[in-house]
Amino acid sequence: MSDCIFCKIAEGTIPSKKVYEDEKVLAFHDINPVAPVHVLVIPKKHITSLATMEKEDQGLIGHIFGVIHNLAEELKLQKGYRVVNNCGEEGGQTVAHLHFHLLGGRSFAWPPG
Ligand code: DGP
Repeated sequence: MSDCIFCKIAEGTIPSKKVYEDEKVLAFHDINPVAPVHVLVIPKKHITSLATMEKEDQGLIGHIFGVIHNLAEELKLQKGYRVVNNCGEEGGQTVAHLHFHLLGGRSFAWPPG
C-alpha cells in the first residue's frame, strides 16, 4: 500500500531500528516506547488488521509468534513480557498495518486502560 507507513518501513524507504528481518517479517523498535523493550513485529505483506486478515494469512501470523518467542529470548525477557495487538478504532489501533507490540523490561498492570 503506497500510503502505509509500515509498508514503507518494510521496504526500507522509511528508516527504522531493525531488530529482526526475514523474507516475511520485520521487527523494529517503536518510535514512542512505553517500556524499556518495545518492539513492533509486522508482516511485510500489507494486512490492515486482525479483523481483515484472510484465512491464508494464518500461517504467517503463526510465524510472527515464533519470531516473537525468539526475540523475547534474545532480548533477555526471561522474567516475562507482554504481546499486544490493538485492533480497530476501539482497540486503539493507530497504524492500519497489522503489528504486534512486544513489551518488556518492567511489570505491567491489568486490566489495560
Ligand atoms: P498502535 O496504536 O497499536 O497502532 O501502535 C502503533 C505504534 O506504531 C505506536 O506505538 C507508534 C509506532 N509508530 C508509528 N509510526 C512509527 C514510525 O514511523 N516508526 C516507528 N518505529 N514506530 C512508529
